[in-house]
Amino acid sequence: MPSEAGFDLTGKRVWVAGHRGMVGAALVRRLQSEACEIVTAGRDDADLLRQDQTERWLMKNRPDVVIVAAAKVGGILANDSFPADFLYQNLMIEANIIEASRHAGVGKLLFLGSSCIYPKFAPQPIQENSILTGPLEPTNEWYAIAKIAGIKLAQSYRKQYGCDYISAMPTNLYGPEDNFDLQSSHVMPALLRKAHEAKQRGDKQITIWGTGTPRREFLHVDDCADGLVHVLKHYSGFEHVNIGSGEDVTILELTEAVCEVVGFKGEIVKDTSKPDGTPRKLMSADRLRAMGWVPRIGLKDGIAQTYQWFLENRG
Ligand code: GFB
Repeated sequence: MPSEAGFDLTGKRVWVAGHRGMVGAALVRRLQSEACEIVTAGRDDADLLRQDQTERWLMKNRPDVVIVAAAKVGGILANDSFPADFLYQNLMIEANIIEASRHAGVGKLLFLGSSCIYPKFAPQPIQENSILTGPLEPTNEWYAIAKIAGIKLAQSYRKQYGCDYISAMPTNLYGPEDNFDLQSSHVMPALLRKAHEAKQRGDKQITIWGTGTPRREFLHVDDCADGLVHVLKHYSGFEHVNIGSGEDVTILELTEAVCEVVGFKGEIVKDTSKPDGTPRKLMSADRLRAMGWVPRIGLKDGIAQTYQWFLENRG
């Protein structure tokens, strides 16, 4: 059962592992309004795939709190094309950080997973206890297995060593600092870029992958960071916590919303040779809501804000 922890961040040294990624960068922005000291490690300081380097960095820097936002991430095609990278790198990063954190006496650790840890056909909205109740979605089972292992690591260190290590499972995220590469990105940045470039070229259509019927739940990364800090401060328990918006849309509906924001008025064509992935993964937001947290950024506003960021930084 979840418990109210009341963990105080005041004066704590907080290491955001993976601060250059979309989630890590949002966490750094969010933690700036807390009275804590944020510490980060560049790739030259510590290669998190290397156990010795990770341990050396942690023993030297001795954070009080660790947030594991470092991960090998990507969209459906990247996950399906590079299974070894997604499984190996994520296993190594999380195992290295969690074990070294124990040695360095880290008091609190928050491990980040993903909604793809749940079975492909889990009952919706997906409760936290659906984990390991059925087969995974094949396109991302490698990433999912690594993230499930990360949850189990946090649980096992709590059980065996009494460490206050917890896990949170964010839904599909989007926002500033996202990856806009069309081969490796998630759907939101891909659609923003496709619609933007099609409008610029005066194209009559854009092509989306799959049938457009899968449903996905989207959360702006700044809301995610806020939810994660809330969990860090208010939760201590064995089970992980879902971080979502509580609402989902079809990929076609998302495409229409993106096209409206971008101002692209052409046709939407479906490339059904590309995979759909899991048909739906709407997570239950009940546990997080019971802790008093709600998201603030609606989907339409979030898309517009992300498009603005794209124009200023990648356009
Ligand atoms: O965001 P996405 O790549 O990942 O794709 P998943 C979501 C849906 O959008 C799929 C469709 O049904 C895609 O086929 N889609 C349509 C597109 N057009 C596009 C496009 O141009 N690019 C992309 N990327 N998708 C990932 C997992 O699954 O979600 C990860 O592979 C992780 O492990 C992440 O869990 C959050 O939602 O299918």
